[in-house]
Amino acid sequence: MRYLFPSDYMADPSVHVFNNRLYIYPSHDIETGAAFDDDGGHFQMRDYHVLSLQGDPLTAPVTDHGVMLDVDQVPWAEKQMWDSDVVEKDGRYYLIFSAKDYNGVFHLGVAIAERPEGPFIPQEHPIRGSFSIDPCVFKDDDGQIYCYFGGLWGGQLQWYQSPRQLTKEGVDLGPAGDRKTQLFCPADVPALPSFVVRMSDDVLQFAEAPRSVVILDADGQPLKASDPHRFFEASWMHKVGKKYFFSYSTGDSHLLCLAVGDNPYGPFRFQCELLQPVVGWTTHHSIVQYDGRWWLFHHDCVPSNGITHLRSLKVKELDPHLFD
Ligand code: FUB
Repeated sequence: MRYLFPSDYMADPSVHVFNNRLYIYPSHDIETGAAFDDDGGHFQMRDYHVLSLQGDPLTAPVTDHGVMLDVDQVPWAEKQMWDSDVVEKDGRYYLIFSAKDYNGVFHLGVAIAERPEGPFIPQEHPIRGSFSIDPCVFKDDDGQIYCYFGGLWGGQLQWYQSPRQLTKEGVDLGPAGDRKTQLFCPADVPALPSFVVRMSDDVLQFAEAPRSVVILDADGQPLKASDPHRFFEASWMHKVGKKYFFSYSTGDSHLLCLAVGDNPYGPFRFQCELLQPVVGWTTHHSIVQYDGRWWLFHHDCVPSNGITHLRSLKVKELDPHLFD
């Protein structure tokens, strides 16, 4: 295990290998004095940095490439630059990020760069019909790109389990019903799912309507809302051979979990707990293979003495048999 970047608070690492270098795309935690609340109002991040390293992730020096995108550059975003991810297509790099618009609604935006370290130039508008947080962009072996996303409570995923009111331009006017309806659902109903969607060829829009990501228990039934292994936030997808591994955070039960499927849409069968609760409320990660070894990048709040919105990046090696 190693703390990767002790000189600043960063979280939610999305990690990829580009040109034989590991690139880390984290959220950049800051102290603004905003009060703690159940909607994550204390996470007031404003910009993103890119970090990278080459060699053994436990020892190699980490380069900070500086700010690659600031909220003031994004015309549609007001605040809360939360988790992001990057995918490469035809030599260009597409950052998909979550932020709140001027109505307090989370959307996903796209910004494009010629190099993995940026700078990233944002699109003027968010992705049409996008909502909630925590995008993970996954390129399958056939070149199709999928975006997994969603997060409960402050991530607003519970708003989208009933029809939305959208204008013809795709501007989201909010849920048709009561925003809290699904938040307090009975424990024996199926858990609220996250979403997956195939991206358009130019990686700027959704190519289809988002589909629910269903996680099944050992009996083949969807996990219940009361199950400590049900989805909360922090989707991650990686593929080994023909198996699709969907991993995620369980939020208020504070676990990272692994599920497996045979196609990018699922359903995914629950496999195991990947990580026990860390210090801090949130837990969020990515899984990557680099130089033949498997790595879990994640965060905790040990260096900030448990301050939940000041998180630090960590890396640890994973047992490759997890993905047999
Ligand atoms: O960083 C803000 C939020 O905290 C992320 O979007 C969640 O996944 C949680 O880590």
